[in-house]
Amino acid sequence: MLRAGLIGLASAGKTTLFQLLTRSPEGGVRPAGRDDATVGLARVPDHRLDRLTAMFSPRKHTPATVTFVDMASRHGAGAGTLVDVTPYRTADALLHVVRCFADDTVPHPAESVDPGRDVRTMEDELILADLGVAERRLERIEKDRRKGAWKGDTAEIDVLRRCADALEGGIPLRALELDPGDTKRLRGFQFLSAKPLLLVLNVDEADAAVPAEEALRSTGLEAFAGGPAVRALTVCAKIELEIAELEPEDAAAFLADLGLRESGLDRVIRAAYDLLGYLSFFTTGEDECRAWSIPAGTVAQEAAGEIHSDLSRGFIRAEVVAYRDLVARGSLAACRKHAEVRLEGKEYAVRDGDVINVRFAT
Ligand SMILES: Nc1nc2c(ncn2[C@@H]2O[C@H](COP(=O)(O)OP(=O)(O)OP(=O)(O)O)[C@@H](O)[C@H]2O)c(=O)[nH]1
Ligand SMILES: [Mg+2]
Repeated sequence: MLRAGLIGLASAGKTTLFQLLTRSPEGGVRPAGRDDATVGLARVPDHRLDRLTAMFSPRKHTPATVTFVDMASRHGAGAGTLVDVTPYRTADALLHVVRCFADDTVPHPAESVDPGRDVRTMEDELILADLGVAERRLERIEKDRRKGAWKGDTAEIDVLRRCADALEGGIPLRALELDPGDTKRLRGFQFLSAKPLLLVLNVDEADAAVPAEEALRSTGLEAFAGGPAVRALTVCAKIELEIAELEPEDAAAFLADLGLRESGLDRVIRAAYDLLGYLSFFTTGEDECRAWSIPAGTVAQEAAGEIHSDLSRGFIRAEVVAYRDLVARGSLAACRKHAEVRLEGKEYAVRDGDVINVRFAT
């Protein structure tokens, strides 16, 4: 399941956005032993699941979910930045909420609205945290080597040096081009600046529908437009949260008034999926219709493991039909008749919209 951490300076609107995203009954759980970070689930809106639910009339239907982690930033003098980076280490992506809105009643930790400066402040914080991790590891290796106690792979040293050099130069690790081996070598370090980044520009109500590229340009952040592993979008978190509390028809009308066709939740989730290359597949049945999200390239056996570890362990074959074919034919039986239900093996790369039935033996 996709897990994203909300970062940003104090009062940038992280908690407001978090509330907008996680307005589900399950939302807002505090993880055990950590009273400063809040974890919540967002339901991934997907009209295809609604359509499948209408077709199968299951007892329940379950959307895919994304986990968001929110934490307060430091307030007070010289502050604004993250209290603790630990809750973000396990995230798949970071959502950086950037204050762009003007509001005298909401103090800014640096006393002025300057998105370009704030983004750099946060980037530097991620870079510094990662540099500390890389340097400590290199020192440790060096020490062990001198004692003759190091039996590792010199490729690890090489890639860590490369990282440390980039970080010292102020370059986030997401900008490095790494081969798969190096990517794997670095995985365990959970580098923050290596994580895909979604810049959420929290704008004034009047700018709610301004395209992200334009907002990036007008805030001096054009360097981020189209950068590696970076996406941006604009949202007016406060007004969208108010709208999200309305009845759906009213909400749609208010969104349209702002010039928006989709809710903030829809836009954020779509941007996050796009950034991470996630896709959704479905399982159907009388009992439950359910959407699952996985990174693109996930093979059938791994996808089965998302559903249950037994399905992965005892995987025999996956029966797969494309959502589009299923909807066009109206039933699985009709798809079978037209040979549109395929039998795929373990290594089949699951596609967006696949409706899957895993055959397995325990
Ligand atoms: N005008 C305006 N105010 C906003 C917007 N988004 C958030 N706010 C307000 O800004 C204040 C701070 O928002 P929060 O969501 O609490 O900010 P935060 O990033 O969680 O702050 P910390 O947790 O303290 O780091 C609140 O009073 C919000 O109502 C916005 O888009 N426009
Ligand atoms: Mg907060």
